[in-house]
Amino acid sequence: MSMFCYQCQEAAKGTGCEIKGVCGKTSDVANLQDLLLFVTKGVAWWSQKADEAGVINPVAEKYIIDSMFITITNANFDRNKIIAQIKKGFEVQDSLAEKLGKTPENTPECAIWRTDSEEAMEEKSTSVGVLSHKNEDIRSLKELLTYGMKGMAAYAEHAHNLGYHNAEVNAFMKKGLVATVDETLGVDELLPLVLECGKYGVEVMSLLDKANTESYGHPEITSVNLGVGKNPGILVSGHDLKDFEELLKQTEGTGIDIYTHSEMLPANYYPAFKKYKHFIGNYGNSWWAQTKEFESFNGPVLLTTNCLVPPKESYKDRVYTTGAAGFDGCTHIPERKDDQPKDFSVLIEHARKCEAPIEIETGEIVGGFAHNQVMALADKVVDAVKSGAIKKFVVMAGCDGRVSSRSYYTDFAQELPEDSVILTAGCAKYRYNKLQLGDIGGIPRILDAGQCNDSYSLAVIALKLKEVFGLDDINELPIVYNIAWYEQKAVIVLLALLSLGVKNIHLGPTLPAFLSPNVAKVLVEQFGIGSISTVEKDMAEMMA
Ligand code: FSO
Ligand code: SF4
Repeated sequence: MSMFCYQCQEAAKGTGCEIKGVCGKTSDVANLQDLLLFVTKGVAWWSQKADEAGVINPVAEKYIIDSMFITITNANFDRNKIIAQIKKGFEVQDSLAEKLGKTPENTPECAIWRTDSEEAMEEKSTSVGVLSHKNEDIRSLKELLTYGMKGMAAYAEHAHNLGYHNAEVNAFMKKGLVATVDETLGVDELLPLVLECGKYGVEVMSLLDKANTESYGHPEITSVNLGVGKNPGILVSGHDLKDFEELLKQTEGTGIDIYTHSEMLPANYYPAFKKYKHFIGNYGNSWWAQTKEFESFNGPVLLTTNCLVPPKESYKDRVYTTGAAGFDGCTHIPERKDDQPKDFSVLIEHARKCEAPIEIETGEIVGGFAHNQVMALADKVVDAVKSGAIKKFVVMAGCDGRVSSRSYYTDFAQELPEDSVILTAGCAKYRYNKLQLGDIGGIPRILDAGQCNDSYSLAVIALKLKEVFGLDDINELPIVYNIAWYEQKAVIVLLALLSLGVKNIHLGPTLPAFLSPNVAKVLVEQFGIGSISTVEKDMAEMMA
């Protein structure tokens, strides 16, 4: 075994990647990511001590968010970037230690271990990963907590980029990270921490919702163009709306068009972006289709976050990364400095030399059903439920993945009775968002709230409907949950839903490899979490 990672749904053999990641992560990068997490835990430990001593340390908090995001599935494959971030972690730790004076006796190893040598880093990296927790249930809970916090960090980072922060979320991340190196904690202490993680998951998604909507307006019903124009284009993927806005501004009047890919599709729904005439629409499908679609796009592609698939040589020179994303040999657009926007001029120059995209689809898809828009239709929705025209809402949010068994979600959407409505968010929607499912009295049968973080919108909609119908329990609503997961943002979305009291969530296409049988049992007993089986069986159960 040259590495061990089981953080995503595509973990090899359903247990874990041991030689190379199915995602394309090499063993040295996987191990160095483990070491980065180890050093980040040390930063969290020092930062907590600084908080106790009243020493303000925003640099440490930002470092924690950045580092956690870098280790998320399909974000960063760049060995040199990870090594640089590890070294930066030593500096952050040292500066906090210096401010605090003496190193306490009980300081954990992650807060004192140092080296300048890459060989020493590589050696250490093989002993600080997932398998360093020997007890299977402790390991499972600590990793579940860690993955929830990785998702939390991603959403905190997007909010941060728009100038929004939540001190309690940052404090929880430190507490959670420090807990993962506390050998005295058992199942009884770790389980409540995992559930608390869900509570802060709701907080961080609410923060990001506020950041996005106050910056760019509330998403509204939008027909998104799937075709292409005649100009060269830049394709934007990932989740960061600030990057998207800055690129739109810098390309205005240049004769270069802008398109969204995968999780950037919901940018089409925001009023602030609609005024840009050169913002043409969405090109392509889910993240994993990029190996074909980046090829036919012809122009440069900007990855603002995951999901990045290791690029083929044929288009690698057109792939640019920024923020947490990174890949050896791809140009990385540096961070903002002194409140100045990022400089995307290199992409713009590159686009000028490219052909226009090859058209792969035509027509339109409709989206923009975040909480504000759905609530604007509340009377219509409530009437449809009361009259029996809508019998069930089916939450099919989450993420998409490569495995062929995910055709289950296409089949499930297709087989749903005509009096049901799908509520979706995240890239999971690409399994069915181009099906012609029609509408119910003018309400489309697929309501797309936006990105995976906009699953928060679905929770807000559920809570508001509960209020409108005068129910005591969110589980009394005619809503069922059939959620697809892939990476760690889906973990925080799941924990957030649990913390809101949602029960009986079906999770697929497989349950996480990082749930030990005992931890899975607790989730089944306390929250009714279940896996998926066949479309027929699940349909019968969920529609009952
Ligand atoms: Fe998808 Fe990737 Fe948004 Fe994830 S593009 S899989 S859960 O990064 O974040 O839904
Ligand atoms: Fe394997 Fe997923 Fe980890 Fe990649 S992120 S190494 S595919 S478990």
